[in-house]
Amino acid sequence: MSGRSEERQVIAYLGLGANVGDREANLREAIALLDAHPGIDVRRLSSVYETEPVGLRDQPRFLNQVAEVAVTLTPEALLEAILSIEAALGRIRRTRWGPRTIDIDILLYGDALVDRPGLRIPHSGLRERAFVLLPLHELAPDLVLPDGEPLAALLARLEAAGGPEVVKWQTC
Ligand code: GSY
Repeated sequence: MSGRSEERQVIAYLGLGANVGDREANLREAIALLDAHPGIDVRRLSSVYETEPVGLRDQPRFLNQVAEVAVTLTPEALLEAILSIEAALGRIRRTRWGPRTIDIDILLYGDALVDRPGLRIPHSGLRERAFVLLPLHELAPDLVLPDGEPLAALLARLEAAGGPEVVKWQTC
């Protein structure tokens, strides 16, 4: 198997985060490497947001961004490509919730529901993480999740509940 699915293009959304080193450069390089992959076409980028860390609180603030990509890869092949890009950018998985040069998560892959060890789509943190929902909503305000829940409703609920700070850092 080549990992390609007959060149059918699927729109996927990727969440990117960095809180070590030159955070902006890490995001930029990750996006360039994604776009250089023959099975990934980076279509649109959200603004960059500076966000308070979630999970392990005692670590530097993150820069987060969401990319809309058109892919000809299966979800598994997309994950494989992402893992090799993370490795190329020097990511070492030391602590589960700890600092990282780059983190790339598959948030959505078309309407697909995937639940396998190491790969869950929609991403398990999508519903409760403002650092994902805000940039995703900026790109796709009318998006409806595969279970029928509108993204805007999730975001409104999260905003009403308050939570860690998410501030626009750079407009794309
Ligand atoms: O899941 C992505 C890595 N990550 C982040 C992140 O990207 N942004 C913020 N604000 N907190 C985070 N905690 C983890 S783990």
